[in-house]
Amino acid sequence: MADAQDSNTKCGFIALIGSPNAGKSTLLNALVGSKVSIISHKVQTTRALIRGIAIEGRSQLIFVDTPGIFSPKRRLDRAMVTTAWSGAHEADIVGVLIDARKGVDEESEQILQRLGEVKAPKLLILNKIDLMAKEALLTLSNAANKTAKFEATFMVSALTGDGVGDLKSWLAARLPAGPWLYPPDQMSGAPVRQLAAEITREKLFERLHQELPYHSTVETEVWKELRAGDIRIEQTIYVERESQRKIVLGKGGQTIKAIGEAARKEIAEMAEVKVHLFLFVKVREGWGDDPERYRAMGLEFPKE
Ligand SMILES: Nc1nc2c(ncn2[C@@H]2O[C@H](COP(=O)(O)OP(=O)(O)OP(=O)(O)O)[C@@H](O)[C@H]2O)c(=O)[nH]1
Ligand SMILES: [Mg+2]
Repeated sequence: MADAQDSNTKCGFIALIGSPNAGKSTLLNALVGSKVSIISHKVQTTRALIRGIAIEGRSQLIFVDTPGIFSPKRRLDRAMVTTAWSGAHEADIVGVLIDARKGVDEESEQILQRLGEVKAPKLLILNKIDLMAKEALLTLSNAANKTAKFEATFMVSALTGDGVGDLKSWLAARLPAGPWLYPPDQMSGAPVRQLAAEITREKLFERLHQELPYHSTVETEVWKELRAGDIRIEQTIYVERESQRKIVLGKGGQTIKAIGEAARKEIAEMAEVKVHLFLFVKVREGWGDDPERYRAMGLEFPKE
């Protein structure tokens, strides 16, 4: 295997962009072979750029998961969409995902239209092919290739792994020559505190409905190693109103207990130690307009 000292190594950034729910985070995890980005069946799950790192031969592939691109309304939406495009502009290669079952809908069409502004080579990735008939995929591929210029088209299922290996090999061969930027065993670019907050946010997305997931955010406040090697983690869930706080807590605290239990299990698996997780729910009216919350999420604060 190659290492960082090897002069024949390749290394580069591959951004995955596309509409909300296209399967970018699922694909990133499949490419990395480990869960580094959270997933949900709801739209707008990913909020910031998440790096996932993989090695293939002499290449180090740094995948960049991005928030879904849609027509933004709130300040947080605008920050997410701006961040997604910045991920595309900074990458060596840009993978554009389309949910094959949805096809080129209005949201995807708008993304395809704007791809001319992105200088890096682009490839089209039709995802969720497990849900589709082959013939329809060819029609879709032709339509998308007419709207934007792609170096190649891949048809994959991020869920089953179908086509993911081919995609990875193709990317590994095309990265620019250069030294590896991460140690060979590192899979995530984010600090563990942030990963832990994301895991709890994923459980919120799974268990809360309607607008609530979009009006809440999670921050890790305390990450303390205890004497036995266990970790004590304290996290704050911010919501906007008292009524939302009540829903997050649930009847007799049932909802927060279930969220905490699911998050604790997964954080412990990730950190490979015993975890004591304490969740606090705070009302912070207008946190969506508070620069401090954006900093914690790793997002630029849009001026308006
Ligand atoms: N059937 C099927 N479902 C998939 C596939 N890839 C992703 N999904 C599902 O699609 C949903 C959205 O997946 P995510 O990976 O969170 O999508 P995303 O593009 O990161 O979404 P945002 O972060 O909201 O922009 C989840 O329910 C996934 O399980 C696939 O190849 N096949
Ligand atoms: Mg995502």
